[in-house]
Amino acid sequence: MDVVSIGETMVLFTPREQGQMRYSRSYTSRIAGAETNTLIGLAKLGHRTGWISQVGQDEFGAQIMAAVRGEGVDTSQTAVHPSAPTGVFYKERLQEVSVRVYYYRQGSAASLLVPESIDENYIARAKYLYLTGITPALSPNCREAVFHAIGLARKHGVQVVFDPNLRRKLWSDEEAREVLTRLCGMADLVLAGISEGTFLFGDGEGNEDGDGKKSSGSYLAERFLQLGCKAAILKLGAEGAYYATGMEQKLVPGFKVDHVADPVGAGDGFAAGVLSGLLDGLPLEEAVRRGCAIGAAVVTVNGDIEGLPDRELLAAFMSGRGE
Ligand code: CKP
Ligand code: MG
Repeated sequence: MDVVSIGETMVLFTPREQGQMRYSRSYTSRIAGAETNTLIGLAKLGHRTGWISQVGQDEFGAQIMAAVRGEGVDTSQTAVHPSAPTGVFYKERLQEVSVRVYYYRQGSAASLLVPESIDENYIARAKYLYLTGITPALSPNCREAVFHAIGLARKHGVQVVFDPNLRRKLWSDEEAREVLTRLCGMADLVLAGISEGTFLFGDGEGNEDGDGKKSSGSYLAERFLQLGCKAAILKLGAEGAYYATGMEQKLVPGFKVDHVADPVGAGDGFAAGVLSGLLDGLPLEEAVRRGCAIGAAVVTVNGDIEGLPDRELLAAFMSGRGE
C-alpha cells in the first residue's frame, strides 16, 4: 500500500435547493468522509490506498462500501458492525459558499473502532499513514486507536501525515487543542488550514506586516515545526499554501477557479495532491503545487469526491486547459 488511513465515512444528504434546511423537501445523497476523500483522490491518480474503518450492517454501510471499493480503495480492513449504525450527515447550503453541516454520527459503527481494530502488518506495509483530527474526536476509543496507529507507524518507519481537520461540533475546544497539538507534534508532515493553526496557536500578534495570510502562514508553520514535526504546510485557500521545513520555506500560489460550487472537501483534495506528489518523488514545492491544484479542482464541483481529478484531468487543470 502507498497510503493507509483510519476514519469514518458517512452518507451525506444535500438539499436540492439552497436555503434553510427546514424547508427542504428533497435531497441528493452521496458518500463523504475526510479520510476516504483523500484515499479516493489518491486512487484516482493510480496510487494504492487502504481504508481502516467500520460501517453498520445497513443500507448506508453497503452504499459506502460499494462506493469506496468502486473507486479502487482497498476495504479489506473495513469491518461491518452487527448492531451500530452507519453515520449520516446533512449539508445545508444557505448561499453558494455558506455551508452548515449537521452530523448524526454519535454511537456510529466507526466511532466504535478500538486499537485492536488495527492490523499491525497493514500499517507496517504502507509508505504513509494519513490521519486527520476528526477520528480522535469521534470517541475516546477512536482516540486511542489513532495514537496506537501512530505508534505502529513509528515502529515500522512509516511516515505519518496529519491534517488537524478541526471539527468543533465533535469535541470541546480544550480537548481539541490538547489532542491536536500532541498529534501534530508526532507527525512527520502537518497539513493545516490557517484557521486551524490560529485555533492552536493564536495569530502571532504583530506578524501582520501587510503581507496578510502569508505572514500568518510563516508564523504558524514555524509554530508547528517547534512541536516536532519535520515539515508543515499551511493552506491559504485561494491564495495557495505556505510550506516550511527546517531548511526551506516558500509560498506556493493557488490556482484560480471561475466559480465555487461547494467548498467542502478542498482540504482532503489538497492532501491527496501533496501525498501523490511525494509518492511520485517530486520536491516538496511541486507536491504542494499539486495539492493546491486538486484543492481548487474539488471546489468547482458539488460533492467531496466528484471533483477529484484523474491524471489526465489534473494535467489539464494544472496547465490551465482545465478551466
Ligand atoms: O476539510 P474538508 O472540507 O476537506 O473535509 C470535509 C469532510 O469528514 C467531509 O467529507 C465530512 O464527511 C468530514 O470532513 C467530517 O467529518 O466533517
Ligand atoms: Mg479540512
